[in-house]
Order: sequence, then structure tokens, then C-alpha cells
Amino acid sequence: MRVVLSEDHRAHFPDGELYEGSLVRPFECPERWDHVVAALDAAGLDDRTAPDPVDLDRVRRVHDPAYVDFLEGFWDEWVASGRTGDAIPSMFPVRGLQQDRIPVEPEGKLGYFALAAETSITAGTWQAASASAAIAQTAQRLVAGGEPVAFGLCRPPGHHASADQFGGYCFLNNAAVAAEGFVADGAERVAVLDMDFHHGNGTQSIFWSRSDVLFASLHGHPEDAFPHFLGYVDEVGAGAGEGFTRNYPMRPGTAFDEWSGALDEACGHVAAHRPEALVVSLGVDAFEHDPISFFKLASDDFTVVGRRIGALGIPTVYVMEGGYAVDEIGINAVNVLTGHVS
Ligand code: Q9C
Ligand code: ZN
Repeated sequence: MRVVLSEDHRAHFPDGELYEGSLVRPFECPERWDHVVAALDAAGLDDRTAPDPVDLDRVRRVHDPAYVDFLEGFWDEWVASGRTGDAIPSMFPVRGLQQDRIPVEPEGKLGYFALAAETSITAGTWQAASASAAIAQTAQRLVAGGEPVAFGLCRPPGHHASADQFGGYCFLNNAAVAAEGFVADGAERVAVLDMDFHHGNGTQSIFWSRSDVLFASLHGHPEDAFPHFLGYVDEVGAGAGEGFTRNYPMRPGTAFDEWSGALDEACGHVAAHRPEALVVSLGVDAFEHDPISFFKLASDDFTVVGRRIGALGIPTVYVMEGGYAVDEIGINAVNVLTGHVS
């Protein structure tokens, strides 16, 4: 299996994450990547490739150009305005406020393009986020070129990022970039299967009105879990996209027997779509010991997940998403990959 990865992720590591009243060491930390690499080594998955330079024209097929410009240039604006610490959004265009006017002052601009306050922008955020998208693009290119499966070891993750908002540790939506890459290369039908514990609100919103890219997500129920405001079962897409979004919200304590039933259903929808390519948002925060999540999957269950996805027989790009039980993130992610090819 081809693996695409880069050290550029290290450029993004904010000083703190706003969490339960404190600034804590971010859960989304660089050692997550090291543990995945160590597990890839242990499994003999050593066919490694560096990403090609990011193709921003393709990124702009799923992200608002003004948002891409914001991510690329914001840190310099922030510093030029006299700030020295990381940029943490704290004011948002919520109900009752203007939705469509972009403030000039950096704090306002930051809030305009943010969906949550736990995610900071720091000096190296653009370097890391654009490299992460480049990894997804390169993995997609490999699979479009005939590889049956590739893994993009993306960091930062992407599935919470919408066309024009960052948050949930995400800046550019790597899975959406990969899925849209297949469309750009001529695919008529693509599917995104999101197995991260959290709902992939960004990916869902990007493809909401489209029938060519099916989106299916298994996640903590929005009544109970981040991102709180999307991911209900009655969200099925709109217009031409009606029926091409599928949500499987599950309650605290959900274990593999129930979760795998939802996976089977989601895989059924994926198969019925007859996609030419599949993108998997590979979060492993459904793991039983994840510090910020509440499902109960065991490490061995992830092998079964990979086997189930591999049995679909669809050319597949895996992109790394969440997973915060750092010591086990590698084995859990690699179990999916080895399951896929077994
Ligand atoms: N009490 C990803 O897994 N905060 N993002 C959760 C829980 C944000 C997760 C707080 C979690 C974002 C890619
Ligand atoms: Zn997650």
C-alpha cells in the first residue's frame, strides 16, 4: 500500500487548546503522527512517498477562494496588528448578526472564518494545513492512476472544515479535496465514508446538494457530541443531493456490535452508489480509550472495519482524521489499513 506523508505537519502545534476552562496542551499533537509512522514501520508498510506541491486551484473547488486567502495570509495580518500569541477565535457571526460581511480587523476576520474556539491559528498553520491537503491530493492521484489503495497520513485533520470555516482541529478538508480530485479527473460517482468519532460536518456541507459525491458518516449523536449542530439522522442532503448524505449518530457507550451494524448499512449505501472511488475519513477516535470520545471500539475491531471496507472492492484513499489516544492511534489506524488489504 502506498503511504503519503510529510514532516511539514510539525509546523502546526498551537500553545494551547481551550478546553474546560483552561488552555491545555492540544489533543491534536505532533506525536500522533509519530505513533502512526511507528505502527506503519511495525506492519511493514514502507512504500512511502512525499506529497507533490499543493494544487490550490483544486483546493478552491471545495473551499471559498477568500477562505483559502485568509488561511494563507492571516498569521502575518495578526502579527502586523501587534498580537504575539496564537490566534484563538472568540466572536462568531451567530444568529441575529450579519452573516455576509467580512470584518477587516483581524479578530473579527478570524471569527468570521471560524466555527469553534478550540482551534488556534499559529505561525506554521498554513504550512502544515496546505501540506496536509497536498498529501490527500497525492494519495488521490496515485489511486486515480491505478493504485488500488493509498493512505494519506494527513495532519492537521480536515473533516470539520467547511467551504469557508475552520475548527475542530481542521483547516482544509483533505477528504473533500481528495473526493473532488476524483471528480476533476473525470469520475461520475465518488463516495466519502467518514468513520471518525465526530460528525464530518464540513464534508457533509461541501457535498450537501450534490448527487455525484455520496457522504456517509458514523459518529457520536449531535445531542451528545461535538460538533453539536450537525449530524442528525434526518439530514439526507437537499435538491439534487437528496438521498446522497447518510448519517448514523450513536449514543454514549456504543460498542462494536451496534457500530458495525451502522457500518454495514453505510457500506450498503456506498455500494449502491457504485462509486468509481472511495475516500475514507480515517479517524480512530471511536476507540474505547479515546480521551475526548465515547464509543467503545477495541483495537482489534479496527481490523474488521478495514476488512469490511476492503470487501467493497472500490479504489480507496484513506485520509487520517482524528484519534487522541496517542499510544494506540498508530495500531488502530494501521489495523484498518491491514484489514483492508487482508
Ligand atoms: N468535550 C477531530 O477529531 N473538542 N476533531 C471536543 C470534547 C473538539 C475533534 C471537546 C474535538 C474536535 C478531527
Ligand atoms: Zn474526531
